[in-house]
Amino acid sequence: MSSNNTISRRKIMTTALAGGASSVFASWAMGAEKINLPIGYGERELSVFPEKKPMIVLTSRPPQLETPFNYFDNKVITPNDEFFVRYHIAGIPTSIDPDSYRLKVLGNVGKPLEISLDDLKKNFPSQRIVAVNQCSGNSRGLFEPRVNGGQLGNGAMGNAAWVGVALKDILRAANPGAGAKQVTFDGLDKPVLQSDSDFVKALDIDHAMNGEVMVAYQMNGADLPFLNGYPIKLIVPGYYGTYWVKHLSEIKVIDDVYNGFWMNPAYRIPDNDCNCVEPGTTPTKTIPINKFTVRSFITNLADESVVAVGKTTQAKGIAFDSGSGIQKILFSSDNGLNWIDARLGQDLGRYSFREWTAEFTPQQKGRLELKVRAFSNAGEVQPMAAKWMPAGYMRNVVETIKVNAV
Ligand SMILES: Nc1nc2c(c(=O)[nH]1)N[C@H]1C(S)=C(S)[C@@H](COP(=O)(O)O)O[C@H]1N2
Ligand SMILES: [Mo]
Repeated sequence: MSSNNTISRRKIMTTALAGGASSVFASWAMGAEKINLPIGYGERELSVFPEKKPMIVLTSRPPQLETPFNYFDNKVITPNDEFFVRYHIAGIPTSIDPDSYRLKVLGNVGKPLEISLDDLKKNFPSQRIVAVNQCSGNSRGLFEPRVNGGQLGNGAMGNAAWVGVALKDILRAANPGAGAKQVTFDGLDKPVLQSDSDFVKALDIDHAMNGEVMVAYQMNGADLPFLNGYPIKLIVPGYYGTYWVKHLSEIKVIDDVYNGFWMNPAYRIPDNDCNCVEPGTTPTKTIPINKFTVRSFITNLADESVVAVGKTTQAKGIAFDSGSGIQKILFSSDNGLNWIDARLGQDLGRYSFREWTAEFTPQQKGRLELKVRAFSNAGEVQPMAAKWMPAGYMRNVVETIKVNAV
């Protein structure tokens, strides 16, 4: 990307976020477009943030933006300007100079490093992967009973082609010492309150060295959008977005298990087979959240969509899992009584969204309940009933869309 573009992005961020914020707030004042999430109090306004199409705003400082679900229709790659945004602490960077940017590698290493963006792009082999990033709290608003936290619909996920450098190549260059147990990752964002904790995440050293975890500098053929972690972010294929540290600035090799706030107590799940508890109870033992479950969605039809009696209609959607790949998709147009095999679309890699299509012909007027159920190559199946945990992570259930046949 030309330096012109880089400069204009920096300016966009300065005026819109740090400065008068005029473009950010203009659409609110003007009575922006609204959509309805399928949850109580689900009416949401769409607003425009830098480099983004109108998005659902959960918070504005720091920005937490959900992708309106209709954006997922007809595409298997989520465009950069439609990709969701999630931050935890309000001290996010508003201006980044790519020339002076450095990625530090330190801790228990033989050779501490300070890598410039040029260095990263020129002196390390590059690799590409198509992978889904999904927030742990995606679909939290659909929990029953309801839970605290961002009341997200299904739009805190996206699928992109990432280009960057294998973390193992960066770590090898720094030469981790014997006794290395975990690696921590910190970005440029900082807490604004003393009582808040810096956003730092950790992976086990073996995971960090597996060749798939990478530091990406490109998303769908362009620089990362500022709000998605410009200029570099950690990509942890198959793992929840909480590990995908944005504006990555420091990698540290440590000899113990990191227990900072964002690893413990935050982002923990019940340590049992279902990663769930009885609604209303709290887990006795927890582990850090880790891999995605298998999920699937209908993207071309929504609740209240109208379909024609006697006419063959196509249902389309997407599915993904934590990296074993999608084995099959079953589709039902009669509320789960009968199921047919959907056709799978092009395989863009085992961490990518997989498209599917299925046909159905409404036989009579009235309401039709459409369902889609994904099976992974690892033998995982989407549950018919949702599980529950107090943090509202890992929401997963066979989705139902209610359309009207006329
Ligand atoms: N620096 C930084 N990186 C971060 C976060 C954050 O708060 N700060 N949030 C994480 C969480 S919980 C998610 S879901 C993803 C979201 O990535 P995105 O904003 O690019 O969609 O970023 C992750 N990386
Ligand atoms: Mo997240």
